[in-house]
Amino acid sequence: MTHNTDLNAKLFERARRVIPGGVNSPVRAFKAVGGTPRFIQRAQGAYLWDANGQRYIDYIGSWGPMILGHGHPAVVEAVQQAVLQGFSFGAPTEREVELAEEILRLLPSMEMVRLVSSGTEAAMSAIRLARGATARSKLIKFEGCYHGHADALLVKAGSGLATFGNATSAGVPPEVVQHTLVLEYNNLEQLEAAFALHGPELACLMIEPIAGNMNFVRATVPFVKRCRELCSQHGALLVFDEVMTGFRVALGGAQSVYARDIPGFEPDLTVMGKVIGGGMPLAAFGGKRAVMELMAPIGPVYQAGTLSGNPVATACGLETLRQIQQPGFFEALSRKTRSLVDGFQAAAAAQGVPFSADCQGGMFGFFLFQDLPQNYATVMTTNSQRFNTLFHGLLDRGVYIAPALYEAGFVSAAHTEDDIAQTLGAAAEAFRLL
Ligand code: KE4
Repeated sequence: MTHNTDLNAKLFERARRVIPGGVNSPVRAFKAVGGTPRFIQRAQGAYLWDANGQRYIDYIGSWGPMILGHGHPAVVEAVQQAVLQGFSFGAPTEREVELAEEILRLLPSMEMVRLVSSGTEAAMSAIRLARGATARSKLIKFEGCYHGHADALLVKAGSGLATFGNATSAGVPPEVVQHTLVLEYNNLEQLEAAFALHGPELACLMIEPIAGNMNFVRATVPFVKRCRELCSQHGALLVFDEVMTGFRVALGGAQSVYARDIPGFEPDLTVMGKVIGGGMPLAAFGGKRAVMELMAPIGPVYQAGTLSGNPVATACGLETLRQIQQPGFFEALSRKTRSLVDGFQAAAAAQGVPFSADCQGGMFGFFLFQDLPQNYATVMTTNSQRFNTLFHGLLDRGVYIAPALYEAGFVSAAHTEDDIAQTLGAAAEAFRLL
């Protein structure tokens, strides 16, 4: 079944005349998978409709925020009420306090939180805070982890362990990334060596605990445990980037999953986004009071934002966080995601396609090879042509997964068993194309 994408193509042509690449965020351009991006006209529940009125079962969910599905009535109501009271004041509101209190209740590792407008802003601010708190400049990140597009984080591994990163983007001067050390994810040997070499200079280590920017790769428990120990030993802050995993893999985020295996585990700072805004521009970073009180206006670490804690966005986020606390929410979501992943596995096996998959809560990932990868280099051995064939095979059958092999997938509370069954039917046909 091929779709008449003429209206998408026409819109794409028009968009490319006035917006670089025709998109406001690169991954949306379908550059990795080829073909015409779908211009979405509306969404409801688990579905998107494109410019041609073609319906898709949505496994991107705006890259994570739409955990309830699109247009949840209680969230729509909350946003409509908020809008009638005003769009933005540039002044404190009670609702920001309510949202902050709710976030702190759900993530007990934090005593204070600052609301901002994007994950990039939250990650960037968390690094500045870690540097301010430690009076140190250097930081560790991991290959395959994405923490937004702040200059210091657009880095790939240097030529050797001891060397610092090289910029991955034009326009980032070498001196900006000279303090960023990029290690291999899950590589204990490199971690030990990096701390042995640079421990006293390290302000922080930032990690995606379950890396959704290399599809779906878990940091092993021993690796997370060692990150925690080495950061504590050397006085560096452990920063959990939970922009994607926060309130998505579990109500308490990935940190609550790791705390099951590492008693008392807590990061020093947590970066959040996506679900906490429910689809509106809202992100946050938080940690213990002693660290957070270094933030302006009471402390020396500056950070600000015109729309930080925006009253409409906080209404959307607050109602979303309330809804995901409904009894049984994560149990049901986890079961649904597991049935999707197991179904994909079975469909691939039926066609003799090498395949592996993993999921946690409402987040999943899969790979076109037998064993789950542990790091970025392995993920990138994926045969991209085969992935692209699978992607378009699904898209042509009304199933919309991420248009890039290094992106995770998301199930919402609105996906029904029938949606999952339909998806698996499309997958059975799409795997035949490989
Ligand atoms: P934003 O600035 O895009 O709100 O958040 C940056 C960010 C930070 N940390 C993690 C773990 C993230 O996944 C992200 C953003 N995720 C990407 C998708 N992998 C957003 C999609 C896009 O870039 O268009």
